[in-house]
Amino acid sequence: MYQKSLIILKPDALQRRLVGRIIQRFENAGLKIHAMKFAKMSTEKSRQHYAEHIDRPFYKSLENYVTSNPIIVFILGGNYAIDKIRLMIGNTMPAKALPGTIRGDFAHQQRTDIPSDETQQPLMNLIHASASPDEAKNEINIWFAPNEINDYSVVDDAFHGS
Ligand code: FUP
Repeated sequence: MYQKSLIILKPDALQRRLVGRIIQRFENAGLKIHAMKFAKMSTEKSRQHYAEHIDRPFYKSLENYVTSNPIIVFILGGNYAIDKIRLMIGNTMPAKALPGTIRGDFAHQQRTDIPSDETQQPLMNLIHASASPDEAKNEINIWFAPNEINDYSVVDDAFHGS
């Protein structure tokens, strides 16, 4: 089943020059880029994107983190892409993310063993990816207008279907 997922490379991904290496993993996995933008997240967008977390104790530190510096937002598509990408990014808490995952490989050293709501330190985990089809639909609407999303063929479509 072909699915689209909304991905955000958070400020630490850009500040640590990890953009190329992260996107390379998605291309290697056979996922297709349908839209992409470089942006700075406004507090308004953060409140929309993280609406379910607004009342959580960690929300303010999360908002400060994601609005602090530029981000890259994009849509990836592929067969069962939503679950596949969640597996590729790993556990929310990088210290618990498996080796081989993006968070496990690139963010393990961050001090994320301490719950961020106690320290008010942001939980810097490099990347966001939609967790379910409903979430993906909602997040794609938040970040992209329909005319910014492109469907097109890539070299392996003939083998895998699009
Ligand atoms: P994920 O879907 O893996 O990004 O995780 P969640 O939707 O549960 O959380 C969204 C963001 O809130 C995380 F990326 C980091 C932040 N967060 C905290 O700062 N502290 C927490 O205890 C849980 C989440």
